[in-house]
Amino acid sequence: MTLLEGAKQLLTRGTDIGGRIEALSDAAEAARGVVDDEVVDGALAVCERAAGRLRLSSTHTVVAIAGATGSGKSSTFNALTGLELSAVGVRRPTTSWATACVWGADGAGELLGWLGIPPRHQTTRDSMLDTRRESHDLEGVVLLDLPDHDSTEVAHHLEVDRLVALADMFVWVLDPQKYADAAIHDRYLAPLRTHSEIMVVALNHIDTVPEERRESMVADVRRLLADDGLPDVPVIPISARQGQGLDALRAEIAARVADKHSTVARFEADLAAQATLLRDATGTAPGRELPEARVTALEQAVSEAAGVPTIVDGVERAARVRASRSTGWPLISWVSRLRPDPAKKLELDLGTAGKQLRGSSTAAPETAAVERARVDHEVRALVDEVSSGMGPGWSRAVREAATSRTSEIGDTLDAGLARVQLNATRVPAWALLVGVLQWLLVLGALGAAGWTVLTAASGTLDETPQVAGIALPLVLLVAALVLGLVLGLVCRGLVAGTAHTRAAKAEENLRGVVHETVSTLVAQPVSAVLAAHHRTRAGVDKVLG
Ligand SMILES: Nc1nc2c(ncn2[C@@H]2O[C@H](COP(=O)(O)OP(=O)(O)OP(=O)(O)O)[C@@H](O)[C@H]2O)c(=O)[nH]1
Ligand SMILES: [Mg+2]
Repeated sequence: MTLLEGAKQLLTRGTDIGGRIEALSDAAEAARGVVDDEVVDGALAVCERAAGRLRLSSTHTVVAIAGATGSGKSSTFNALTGLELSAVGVRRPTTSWATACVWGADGAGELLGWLGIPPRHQTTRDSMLDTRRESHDLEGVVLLDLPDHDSTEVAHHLEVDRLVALADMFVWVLDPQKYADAAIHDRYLAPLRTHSEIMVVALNHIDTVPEERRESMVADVRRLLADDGLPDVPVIPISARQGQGLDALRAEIAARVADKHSTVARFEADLAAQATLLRDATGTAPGRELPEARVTALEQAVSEAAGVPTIVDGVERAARVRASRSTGWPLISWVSRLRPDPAKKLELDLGTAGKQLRGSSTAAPETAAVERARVDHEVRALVDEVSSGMGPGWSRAVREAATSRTSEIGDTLDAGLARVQLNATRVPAWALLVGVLQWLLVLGALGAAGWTVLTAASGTLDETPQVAGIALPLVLLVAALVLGLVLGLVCRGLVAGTAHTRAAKAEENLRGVVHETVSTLVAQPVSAVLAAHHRTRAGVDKVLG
Protein backbone atom coordinates (compact mmCIF):
# COMPACT_ATOMS: atom_id res chain seq x y z
CA MET A 1 0.00 0.00 0.00
CA THR A 2 1.33 3.43 -0.81
CA LEU A 3 1.65 6.22 1.69
CA LEU A 4 -1.32 7.99 0.24
CA GLU A 5 -3.51 4.90 0.10
CA GLY A 6 -2.67 4.36 3.75
CA ALA A 7 -3.60 7.92 4.50
CA LYS A 8 -6.89 7.62 2.63
CA GLN A 9 -7.77 4.44 4.41
CA LEU A 10 -7.41 6.38 7.64
CA LEU A 11 -10.05 8.80 6.55
CA THR A 12 -12.50 5.98 6.67
CA ARG A 13 -11.56 5.41 10.27
CA GLY A 14 -13.45 8.50 11.17
CA THR A 15 -10.53 10.87 11.72
CA ASP A 16 -9.26 13.42 9.25
CA ILE A 17 -5.61 12.92 10.09
CA GLY A 18 -5.36 11.01 6.81
CA GLY A 19 -6.43 14.18 5.00
CA ARG A 20 -3.84 16.15 6.88
CA ILE A 21 -1.09 13.68 6.04
CA GLU A 22 -2.06 13.96 2.40
CA ALA A 23 -2.18 17.76 2.65
CA LEU A 24 1.25 18.05 4.23
CA SER A 25 2.89 15.63 1.83
CA ASP A 26 1.38 17.50 -1.11
CA ALA A 27 2.53 20.81 0.36
CA ALA A 28 6.05 19.45 0.85
CA GLU A 29 6.24 17.94 -2.65
CA ALA A 30 5.21 21.27 -4.12
CA ALA A 31 7.88 23.07 -2.09
CA ARG A 32 10.66 20.70 -3.22
CA GLY A 33 13.57 22.65 -4.68
CA VAL A 34 12.21 25.94 -3.40
CA VAL A 35 12.19 25.56 0.37
CA ASP A 36 15.23 24.04 2.16
CA ASP A 37 15.50 20.29 1.58
CA GLU A 38 15.76 19.80 5.32
CA VAL A 39 12.26 21.22 5.84
CA VAL A 40 10.78 19.33 2.88
CA ASP A 41 12.40 16.03 3.87
CA GLY A 42 11.37 16.51 7.50
CA ALA A 43 7.75 17.00 6.49
CA LEU A 44 7.73 13.99 4.16
CA ALA A 45 9.40 11.80 6.78
CA VAL A 46 6.69 12.67 9.29
CA CYS A 47 3.97 11.93 6.71
CA GLU A 48 5.59 8.59 5.98
CA ARG A 49 5.92 7.75 9.68
CA ALA A 50 2.40 8.85 10.52
CA ALA A 51 0.86 6.91 7.65
CA GLY A 52 2.98 3.90 8.59
CA ARG A 53 2.00 3.97 12.25
CA LEU A 54 -1.66 4.69 11.68
CA ARG A 55 -1.98 1.70 9.38
CA LEU A 56 -0.87 -0.52 12.23
CA SER A 57 -2.70 -1.54 15.38
CA SER A 58 -4.82 1.29 16.66
CA THR A 59 -5.62 -0.66 19.81
CA HIS A 60 -2.05 -0.35 21.03
CA THR A 61 -0.32 2.68 22.46
CA VAL A 62 3.46 2.80 22.29
CA VAL A 63 4.78 4.30 25.53
CA ALA A 64 8.52 5.00 25.58
CA ILE A 65 10.47 5.37 28.81
CA ALA A 66 13.37 7.70 28.12
CA GLY A 67 15.96 9.58 30.09
CA ALA A 68 19.60 9.88 31.09
CA THR A 69 21.80 6.95 31.99
CA GLY A 70 21.23 5.81 35.53
CA SER A 71 18.03 7.78 35.94
CA GLY A 72 16.20 4.51 36.51
CA LYS A 73 14.41 3.82 33.21
CA SER A 74 14.93 0.07 33.43
CA SER A 75 13.95 0.08 37.09
CA THR A 76 10.76 1.96 36.25
CA PHE A 77 10.07 -0.39 33.35
CA ASN A 78 10.49 -3.40 35.60
CA ALA A 79 8.33 -1.86 38.28
CA LEU A 80 5.51 -1.16 35.80
CA THR A 81 5.71 -4.60 34.19
CA GLY A 82 6.13 -6.36 37.53
CA LEU A 83 8.87 -8.41 35.86
CA GLU A 84 12.64 -8.23 35.92
CA LEU A 85 12.82 -7.93 32.17
CA SER A 86 15.37 -5.22 31.83
CA ALA A 87 18.80 -5.41 33.33
CA VAL A 88 19.29 -2.83 36.02
CA GLY A 89 22.97 -2.20 36.21
CA VAL A 90 25.65 -0.70 38.31
CA ARG A 91 27.90 -0.23 35.32
CA ARG A 92 26.65 2.63 33.13
CA PRO A 93 25.23 2.65 30.56
CA THR A 94 23.39 -0.62 31.05
CA THR A 95 20.63 -0.77 28.44
CA SER A 96 21.88 -0.82 24.84
CA TRP A 97 18.78 -1.93 22.93
CA ALA A 98 15.16 -1.15 23.52
CA THR A 99 13.10 -3.79 25.29
CA ALA A 100 9.35 -4.01 24.84
CA CYS A 101 6.61 -5.34 27.05
CA VAL A 102 3.14 -5.70 25.49
CA TRP A 103 -0.13 -5.93 27.39
CA GLY A 104 -2.44 -7.81 25.02
CA ALA A 105 -0.48 -9.27 22.14
CA ASP A 106 -3.24 -9.42 19.50
CA GLY A 107 -2.18 -7.36 16.52
CA ALA A 108 0.98 -6.08 18.20
CA GLY A 109 3.39 -8.19 16.14
CA GLU A 110 3.37 -5.95 13.11
CA LEU A 111 3.64 -2.87 15.29
CA LEU A 112 6.68 -4.26 17.09
CA GLY A 113 8.21 -5.12 13.72
CA TRP A 114 7.60 -1.55 12.54
CA LEU A 115 9.23 -0.28 15.75
CA GLY A 116 12.22 -2.49 14.97
CA ILE A 117 12.13 -4.41 18.25
CA PRO A 118 13.48 -7.92 17.61
CA PRO A 119 11.45 -10.81 19.11
CA ARG A 120 14.15 -11.58 21.68
CA HIS A 121 13.55 -8.11 23.15
CA GLN A 122 9.78 -8.53 23.32
CA THR A 123 7.68 -9.86 26.20
CA THR A 124 3.95 -10.23 26.44
CA ARG A 125 1.82 -9.75 29.50
CA ASP A 126 -1.30 -11.73 28.89
CA SER A 127 -3.75 -9.84 30.99
CA MET A 128 -6.29 -12.65 30.71
CA LEU A 129 -4.09 -14.90 32.77
CA ASP A 130 -3.01 -12.08 34.98
CA THR A 131 -5.22 -11.38 37.91
CA ARG A 132 -3.51 -8.21 39.07
CA ARG A 133 -5.72 -5.18 38.74
CA GLU A 134 -3.01 -2.92 37.32
CA SER A 135 -2.42 -5.28 34.41
CA HIS A 136 -5.91 -4.55 33.15
CA ASP A 137 -5.25 -0.83 33.39
CA LEU A 138 -2.37 -1.15 30.97
CA GLU A 139 -4.20 -3.31 28.41
CA GLY A 140 -3.03 -2.22 24.96
CA VAL A 141 0.23 -0.67 26.13
CA VAL A 142 3.49 -1.37 24.34
CA LEU A 143 5.99 -0.21 26.96
CA LEU A 144 9.52 0.48 25.74
CA ASP A 145 12.61 0.70 27.90
CA LEU A 146 15.01 2.83 25.90
CA PRO A 147 18.77 3.13 26.17
CA ASP A 148 20.13 6.35 27.61
CA HIS A 149 20.48 9.44 25.41
CA ASP A 150 23.53 10.88 27.13
CA SER A 151 26.27 8.27 27.26
CA THR A 152 29.20 8.31 24.85
CA GLU A 153 27.64 5.36 23.00
CA VAL A 154 26.53 6.84 19.71
CA ALA A 155 24.41 3.76 18.97
CA HIS A 156 22.40 4.51 22.10
CA HIS A 157 21.19 7.92 21.18
CA LEU A 158 20.60 6.88 17.58
CA GLU A 159 18.28 4.18 18.94
CA VAL A 160 16.65 6.73 21.26
CA ASP A 161 16.12 9.26 18.44
CA ARG A 162 14.67 6.60 16.20
CA LEU A 163 12.13 5.46 18.79
CA VAL A 164 11.33 8.96 20.06
CA ALA A 165 10.17 9.67 16.51
CA LEU A 166 7.86 6.65 16.56
CA ALA A 167 6.40 6.40 20.06
CA ASP A 168 2.83 7.47 20.79
CA MET A 169 3.63 8.69 24.28
CA PHE A 170 6.68 9.42 26.47
CA VAL A 171 7.61 8.92 30.07
CA TRP A 172 10.70 11.05 30.67
CA VAL A 173 12.57 9.74 33.69
CA LEU A 174 14.60 12.43 35.48
CA ASP A 175 16.72 12.00 38.57
CA PRO A 176 17.69 14.40 41.37
CA GLN A 177 21.26 14.79 40.13
CA LYS A 178 20.71 15.42 36.46
CA TYR A 179 17.18 16.74 36.08
CA ALA A 180 18.49 20.15 34.98
CA ASP A 181 20.97 18.77 32.41
CA ALA A 182 20.88 20.74 29.18
CA ALA A 183 21.30 17.44 27.29
CA ILE A 184 17.71 16.37 27.87
CA HIS A 185 16.08 19.82 27.91
CA ASP A 186 17.69 21.20 24.76
CA ARG A 187 17.84 18.02 22.75
CA TYR A 188 14.49 16.45 23.58
CA LEU A 189 12.10 18.29 25.85
CA ALA A 190 12.13 21.79 24.33
CA PRO A 191 11.98 20.56 20.70
CA LEU A 192 8.99 18.40 21.67
CA ARG A 193 7.10 21.33 23.18
CA THR A 194 4.40 20.81 20.58
CA HIS A 195 3.90 17.31 21.98
CA SER A 196 3.12 18.15 25.61
CA GLU A 197 -0.18 16.29 25.37
CA ILE A 198 1.62 12.97 25.10
CA MET A 199 4.25 13.44 27.83
CA VAL A 200 4.66 12.56 31.46
CA VAL A 201 7.73 13.35 33.55
CA ALA A 202 8.74 11.01 36.39
CA LEU A 203 11.18 12.40 38.93
CA ASN A 204 12.78 9.14 40.06
CA HIS A 205 15.07 8.35 43.01
CA ILE A 206 12.72 10.46 45.11
CA ASP A 207 13.54 8.17 48.07
CA THR A 208 17.06 9.60 48.08
CA VAL A 209 15.74 13.14 48.49
CA PRO A 210 15.00 14.31 52.04
CA GLU A 211 11.25 14.57 52.52
CA GLU A 212 11.29 18.35 53.12
CA ARG A 213 13.13 19.05 49.84
CA ARG A 214 10.93 16.96 47.59
CA GLU A 215 8.24 19.50 46.99
CA SER A 216 10.65 22.28 46.04
CA MET A 217 12.54 19.90 43.74
CA VAL A 218 9.33 18.96 41.92
CA ALA A 219 8.54 22.67 41.65
CA ASP A 220 12.00 23.25 40.21
CA VAL A 221 11.44 20.54 37.60
CA ARG A 222 8.09 22.17 36.71
CA ARG A 223 9.81 25.54 36.32
CA LEU A 224 12.41 24.06 33.95
CA LEU A 225 9.70 22.36 31.95
CA ALA A 226 7.80 25.63 31.69
CA ASP A 227 11.00 27.19 30.35
CA ASP A 228 11.09 24.42 27.75
CA GLY A 229 7.59 25.42 26.70
CA LEU A 230 5.99 22.47 28.50
CA PRO A 231 4.08 24.06 31.41
CA ASP A 232 1.27 21.50 31.43
CA VAL A 233 3.22 18.27 31.54
CA PRO A 234 2.49 16.33 34.75
CA VAL A 235 5.52 15.76 36.99
CA ILE A 236 5.21 12.67 39.20
CA PRO A 237 7.77 12.02 41.90
CA ILE A 238 8.54 8.28 42.04
CA SER A 239 10.89 5.74 43.44
CA ALA A 240 11.24 2.84 41.08
CA ARG A 241 13.14 0.96 43.74
CA GLN A 242 10.76 1.51 46.66
CA GLY A 243 7.53 1.88 44.79
CA GLN A 244 6.45 5.43 45.72
CA GLY A 245 4.47 7.21 43.04
CA LEU A 246 4.28 4.20 40.73
CA ASP A 247 0.51 3.90 41.09
CA ALA A 248 0.14 7.54 40.11
CA LEU A 249 2.44 7.04 37.11
CA ARG A 250 0.58 3.91 36.06
CA ALA A 251 -2.74 5.72 36.42
CA GLU A 252 -1.46 8.60 34.31
CA ILE A 253 -0.36 6.22 31.56
CA ALA A 254 -3.58 4.20 31.81
CA ALA A 255 -5.73 7.32 31.52
CA ARG A 256 -4.08 8.36 28.31
CA VAL A 257 -4.12 4.88 26.87
CA ALA A 258 -7.80 4.60 27.69
CA ASP A 259 -8.84 7.59 25.61
CA LYS A 260 -7.00 6.04 22.63
CA HIS A 261 -6.08 9.49 21.52
CA SER A 262 -2.32 9.35 21.95
CA THR A 263 -1.43 7.77 18.62
CA VAL A 264 -3.33 10.35 16.63
CA ALA A 265 -2.23 13.14 19.00
CA ARG A 266 1.42 12.27 18.50
CA PHE A 267 1.24 12.49 14.75
CA GLU A 268 -1.11 15.45 14.77
CA ALA A 269 1.58 17.21 16.79
CA ASP A 270 4.32 16.07 14.39
CA LEU A 271 2.30 17.16 11.36
CA ALA A 272 1.56 20.53 12.94
CA ALA A 273 5.21 21.05 13.87
CA GLN A 274 6.40 20.26 10.34
CA ALA A 275 3.62 22.30 8.78
CA THR A 276 4.67 25.25 10.95
CA LEU A 277 8.26 24.98 9.71
CA LEU A 278 7.03 24.80 6.14
CA ARG A 279 4.69 27.75 6.70
CA ASP A 280 7.50 29.83 8.21
CA ALA A 281 9.64 29.07 5.17
CA THR A 282 6.76 29.85 2.83
CA GLY A 283 5.94 33.28 4.25
CA THR A 284 2.71 35.10 4.82
CA ALA A 285 1.66 35.57 1.19
CA PRO A 286 -1.65 33.91 0.33
CA GLY A 287 -1.86 31.64 -2.68
CA ARG A 288 -2.20 33.95 -5.69
CA GLU A 289 -2.46 33.99 -9.44
CA LEU A 290 -0.42 35.97 -11.91
CA PRO A 291 -2.02 39.44 -12.07
CA GLU A 292 -3.31 39.99 -15.59
CA ALA A 293 -2.63 43.74 -15.48
CA ARG A 294 1.09 43.11 -14.88
CA VAL A 295 1.34 40.74 -17.81
CA THR A 296 -0.49 43.22 -20.02
CA ALA A 297 1.88 46.01 -18.96
CA LEU A 298 4.86 43.79 -19.71
CA GLU A 299 3.46 42.85 -23.10
CA GLN A 300 2.92 46.52 -23.84
CA ALA A 301 6.53 47.33 -22.93
CA VAL A 302 7.84 44.46 -25.05
CA SER A 303 5.59 45.52 -27.96
CA GLU A 304 6.93 49.03 -27.83
CA ALA A 305 10.51 47.88 -27.44
CA ALA A 306 10.05 45.66 -30.48
CA GLY A 307 8.65 48.63 -32.39
CA VAL A 308 5.21 47.10 -32.95
CA PRO A 309 3.47 50.51 -33.10
CA THR A 310 6.01 51.68 -35.71
CA ILE A 311 5.50 48.56 -37.78
CA VAL A 312 1.74 48.88 -37.55
CA ASP A 313 2.02 52.50 -38.68
CA GLY A 314 4.22 51.38 -41.53
CA VAL A 315 1.72 48.75 -42.60
CA GLU A 316 -1.05 51.32 -42.66
CA ARG A 317 1.05 53.79 -44.64
CA ALA A 318 2.37 51.22 -47.09
CA ALA A 319 -1.07 49.74 -47.67
CA ARG A 320 -2.54 53.20 -48.18
CA VAL A 321 0.17 54.36 -50.58
CA ARG A 322 0.11 51.17 -52.65
CA ALA A 323 -3.67 51.16 -52.99
CA SER A 324 -3.94 54.88 -53.68
CA ARG A 325 -1.35 54.60 -56.41
CA SER A 326 -3.66 52.15 -58.06
CA THR A 327 -6.96 53.89 -57.44
CA GLY A 328 -5.93 57.55 -57.53
CA TRP A 329 -6.12 59.71 -60.62
CA PRO A 330 -3.07 58.40 -62.49
CA LEU A 331 -1.72 61.84 -63.34
CA ILE A 332 -1.59 62.79 -59.62
CA SER A 333 -0.67 59.43 -58.17
CA TRP A 334 2.22 59.17 -60.58
CA VAL A 335 3.80 62.12 -58.77
CA SER A 336 3.59 60.26 -55.47
CA ARG A 337 5.83 57.58 -56.92
CA LEU A 338 8.65 60.06 -56.79
CA ARG A 339 8.48 59.97 -52.97
CA PRO A 340 10.21 57.09 -51.03
CA ASP A 341 8.22 53.87 -50.78
CA PRO A 342 6.98 53.36 -47.18
CA ALA A 343 7.17 49.61 -47.74
CA LYS A 344 10.96 49.88 -47.83
CA LYS A 345 11.00 51.57 -44.42
CA LEU A 346 8.61 48.94 -43.13
CA GLU A 347 11.07 46.19 -44.08
CA LEU A 348 13.73 48.05 -42.16
CA ASP A 349 11.54 48.43 -39.08
CA LEU A 350 10.73 44.74 -39.12
CA GLY A 351 14.39 43.86 -39.39
CA THR A 352 15.26 45.80 -36.25
CA ALA A 353 12.30 44.72 -34.14
CA GLY A 354 13.97 41.91 -32.21
CA LYS A 355 17.41 43.44 -32.35
CA GLN A 356 16.22 46.36 -30.31
CA LEU A 357 15.51 43.96 -27.46
CA ARG A 358 18.71 42.03 -27.94
CA GLY A 359 20.66 45.23 -27.65
CA SER A 360 22.20 44.83 -31.10
CA SER A 361 20.11 47.43 -32.80
CA THR A 362 22.22 49.93 -34.64
CA ALA A 363 19.37 52.22 -35.52
CA ALA A 364 18.84 54.14 -32.29
CA PRO A 365 20.89 52.79 -29.39
CA GLU A 366 19.54 55.31 -26.87
CA THR A 367 15.95 54.49 -27.66
CA ALA A 368 16.71 50.79 -27.55
CA ALA A 369 18.31 51.14 -24.11
CA VAL A 370 15.34 53.07 -22.80
CA GLU A 371 12.90 50.49 -24.18
CA ARG A 372 14.91 47.62 -22.74
CA ALA A 373 15.00 49.33 -19.36
CA ARG A 374 11.23 49.59 -19.49
CA VAL A 375 10.90 45.88 -20.15
CA ASP A 376 13.26 45.14 -17.25
CA HIS A 377 11.28 47.49 -15.06
CA GLU A 378 8.00 45.73 -15.90
CA VAL A 379 9.54 42.32 -15.17
CA ARG A 380 10.80 43.60 -11.81
CA ALA A 381 7.42 45.13 -10.97
CA LEU A 382 5.77 41.81 -11.76
CA VAL A 383 8.25 39.90 -9.58
CA ASP A 384 7.80 42.39 -6.73
CA GLU A 385 4.04 42.25 -6.80
CA VAL A 386 3.83 38.50 -7.11
CA SER A 387 6.43 37.65 -4.46
CA SER A 388 5.46 40.17 -1.79
CA GLY A 389 5.06 38.39 1.52
CA MET A 390 6.69 35.21 0.27
CA GLY A 391 9.59 33.54 2.09
CA PRO A 392 13.07 33.96 0.56
CA GLY A 393 13.00 30.60 -1.25
CA TRP A 394 9.74 31.39 -3.02
CA SER A 395 10.75 34.97 -3.86
CA ARG A 396 13.94 33.63 -5.38
CA ALA A 397 11.98 31.03 -7.35
CA VAL A 398 9.62 33.70 -8.70
CA ARG A 399 12.51 35.96 -9.69
CA GLU A 400 14.34 33.12 -11.40
CA ALA A 401 11.23 32.02 -13.23
CA ALA A 402 10.61 35.59 -14.43
CA THR A 403 14.15 36.47 -15.43
CA SER A 404 15.99 33.32 -16.41
CA ARG A 405 14.71 33.48 -20.00
CA THR A 406 14.30 37.20 -20.58
CA SER A 407 17.50 37.20 -22.68
CA GLU A 408 15.70 34.96 -25.17
CA ILE A 409 12.90 37.47 -25.73
CA GLY A 410 14.75 39.25 -28.58
CA ASP A 411 15.47 36.12 -30.61
CA THR A 412 12.08 34.56 -30.01
CA LEU A 413 10.36 37.78 -31.07
CA ASP A 414 12.55 37.97 -34.19
CA ALA A 415 11.56 34.50 -35.24
CA GLY A 416 7.90 35.04 -34.39
CA LEU A 417 7.59 38.48 -36.00
CA ALA A 418 9.27 37.26 -39.17
CA ARG A 419 6.49 34.72 -39.61
CA VAL A 420 3.73 37.33 -39.39
CA GLN A 421 2.04 38.03 -42.75
CA LEU A 422 1.82 41.81 -42.77
CA ASN A 423 0.02 41.96 -46.07
CA ALA A 424 0.98 45.61 -46.42
CA THR A 425 1.87 45.90 -50.09
CA ARG A 426 -0.61 43.60 -51.78
CA VAL A 427 -3.05 45.75 -53.68
CA PRO A 428 -6.64 44.53 -53.32
CA ALA A 429 -8.39 43.25 -56.48
CA TRP A 430 -10.98 46.00 -56.44
CA ALA A 431 -8.21 48.61 -56.41
CA LEU A 432 -6.51 46.91 -59.38
CA LEU A 433 -9.83 47.06 -61.22
CA VAL A 434 -10.21 50.72 -60.35
CA GLY A 435 -6.63 51.18 -61.61
CA VAL A 436 -7.53 49.64 -64.96
CA LEU A 437 -10.62 51.84 -65.10
CA GLN A 438 -8.52 54.90 -64.31
CA TRP A 439 -6.18 54.11 -67.22
CA LEU A 440 -9.12 53.51 -69.51
CA LEU A 441 -10.40 56.93 -68.47
CA VAL A 442 -6.98 58.42 -69.15
CA LEU A 443 -6.98 56.78 -72.59
CA GLY A 444 -10.50 58.06 -73.12
CA ALA A 445 -9.44 61.55 -72.10
CA LEU A 446 -6.43 61.38 -74.40
CA GLY A 447 -8.68 60.18 -77.29
CA ALA A 448 -11.20 62.93 -76.63
CA ALA A 449 -8.37 65.48 -76.38
CA GLY A 450 -6.92 64.28 -79.72
CA TRP A 451 -10.34 64.42 -81.34
CA THR A 452 -10.87 67.93 -79.95
CA VAL A 453 -7.50 69.16 -81.14
CA LEU A 454 -7.88 67.62 -84.61
CA THR A 455 -11.37 68.91 -85.19
CA ALA A 456 -10.49 72.34 -83.75
CA ALA A 457 -7.48 72.55 -86.09
CA SER A 458 -9.58 71.68 -89.11
CA GLY A 459 -12.40 74.02 -87.93
CA THR A 460 -14.88 71.15 -87.82
CA LEU A 461 -15.31 71.09 -84.01
CA ASP A 462 -18.71 72.76 -84.38
CA GLU A 463 -19.80 70.04 -86.82
CA THR A 464 -19.27 67.25 -84.33
CA PRO A 465 -22.34 66.06 -82.45
CA GLN A 466 -23.50 68.38 -79.73
CA VAL A 467 -24.48 67.52 -76.16
CA ALA A 468 -26.53 70.29 -74.55
CA GLY A 469 -25.01 72.71 -77.02
CA ILE A 470 -21.37 71.59 -76.32
CA ALA A 471 -19.21 69.71 -78.82
CA LEU A 472 -19.03 65.96 -78.04
CA PRO A 473 -15.17 65.67 -78.03
CA LEU A 474 -15.06 68.39 -75.38
CA VAL A 475 -17.82 66.77 -73.37
CA LEU A 476 -15.99 63.43 -73.50
CA LEU A 477 -12.70 65.03 -72.54
CA VAL A 478 -14.15 66.81 -69.53
CA ALA A 479 -16.24 63.79 -68.54
CA ALA A 480 -13.16 61.48 -68.60
CA LEU A 481 -11.10 63.91 -66.53
CA VAL A 482 -13.86 64.58 -64.00
CA LEU A 483 -14.74 60.88 -63.70
CA GLY A 484 -11.08 59.98 -63.07
CA LEU A 485 -10.73 62.65 -60.41
CA VAL A 486 -14.01 61.76 -58.72
CA LEU A 487 -13.22 58.05 -58.82
CA GLY A 488 -9.85 58.78 -57.23
CA LEU A 489 -11.47 60.85 -54.49
CA VAL A 490 -14.22 58.33 -53.83
CA CYS A 491 -11.67 55.53 -53.54
CA ARG A 492 -9.65 57.45 -50.97
CA GLY A 493 -12.13 56.52 -48.26
CA LEU A 494 -12.07 52.87 -49.33
CA VAL A 495 -8.29 52.89 -49.45
CA ALA A 496 -8.09 54.35 -45.94
CA GLY A 497 -10.49 51.68 -44.72
CA THR A 498 -8.44 48.90 -46.31
CA ALA A 499 -5.21 50.27 -44.90
CA HIS A 500 -6.77 50.53 -41.48
CA THR A 501 -8.05 46.95 -41.58
CA ARG A 502 -4.65 45.70 -42.72
CA ALA A 503 -2.96 47.63 -39.93
CA ALA A 504 -5.39 46.30 -37.33
CA LYS A 505 -4.88 42.74 -38.54
CA ALA A 506 -1.11 43.21 -38.51
CA GLU A 507 -1.27 44.63 -35.00
CA GLU A 508 -3.34 41.71 -33.80
CA ASN A 509 -0.86 39.23 -35.28
CA LEU A 510 2.20 41.07 -33.99
CA ARG A 511 0.73 41.40 -30.52
CA GLY A 512 -0.13 37.72 -30.70
CA VAL A 513 3.56 36.98 -31.21
CA VAL A 514 4.48 39.26 -28.31
CA HIS A 515 1.85 37.60 -26.12
CA GLU A 516 3.10 34.14 -27.03
CA THR A 517 6.70 35.16 -26.35
CA VAL A 518 5.98 36.79 -22.99
CA SER A 519 3.75 33.90 -22.06
CA THR A 520 6.35 31.23 -22.82
CA LEU A 521 9.37 33.03 -21.45
CA VAL A 522 7.94 34.85 -18.43
CA ALA A 523 4.29 34.29 -17.57
CA GLN A 524 4.16 30.50 -17.70
CA PRO A 525 7.32 29.92 -15.66
CA VAL A 526 6.08 32.37 -13.02
CA SER A 527 2.62 30.80 -13.01
CA ALA A 528 4.18 27.39 -12.42
CA VAL A 529 5.94 28.72 -9.32
CA LEU A 530 2.71 30.37 -8.17
CA ALA A 531 0.82 27.12 -8.60
CA ALA A 532 3.39 25.29 -6.49
CA HIS A 533 3.24 28.05 -3.88
CA HIS A 534 -0.53 27.80 -3.87
CA ARG A 535 -0.35 24.04 -3.28
CA THR A 536 2.11 24.44 -0.42
CA ARG A 537 0.04 27.22 1.09
CA ALA A 538 -3.20 25.25 0.84
CA GLY A 539 -1.64 22.08 2.29
CA VAL A 540 -0.04 23.90 5.18
CA ASP A 541 -3.24 25.82 5.95
CA LYS A 542 -5.22 22.61 5.94
CA VAL A 543 -2.87 20.98 8.45
CA LEU A 544 -2.77 24.03 10.70
CA GLY A 545 -6.51 24.60 10.42
N1 LIG B 1 17.60 4.62 45.44
C1 LIG B 1 17.11 4.40 44.25
N2 LIG B 1 17.84 3.78 43.32
C2 LIG B 1 17.29 3.58 42.11
C3 LIG B 1 15.98 4.01 41.80
N3 LIG B 1 15.71 3.68 40.52
C4 LIG B 1 16.82 3.07 40.06
N4 LIG B 1 17.77 3.01 41.00
C5 LIG B 1 19.13 2.47 40.85
O1 LIG B 1 19.82 3.28 39.93
C6 LIG B 1 20.69 2.49 39.16
C7 LIG B 1 20.36 2.68 37.69
O2 LIG B 1 19.09 2.15 37.42
P1 LIG B 1 18.68 1.67 35.98
O3 LIG B 1 17.24 1.31 36.06
O4 LIG B 1 19.59 0.66 35.43
O5 LIG B 1 18.88 2.98 35.19
P2 LIG B 1 18.72 3.19 33.62
O6 LIG B 1 18.11 4.52 33.43
O7 LIG B 1 18.02 2.06 33.00
O8 LIG B 1 20.22 3.24 33.13
P3 LIG B 1 20.80 2.94 31.66
O9 LIG B 1 20.19 1.68 31.18
O10 LIG B 1 22.24 2.86 31.84
O11 LIG B 1 20.43 4.09 30.82
C8 LIG B 1 20.46 1.07 39.58
O12 LIG B 1 21.47 0.72 40.50
C9 LIG B 1 19.12 1.09 40.26
O13 LIG B 1 19.00 0.12 41.26
C10 LIG B 1 15.24 4.65 42.82
O14 LIG B 1 14.08 5.09 42.65
N5 LIG B 1 15.85 4.83 44.03
MG1 LIG C 1 18.45 0.82 31.50
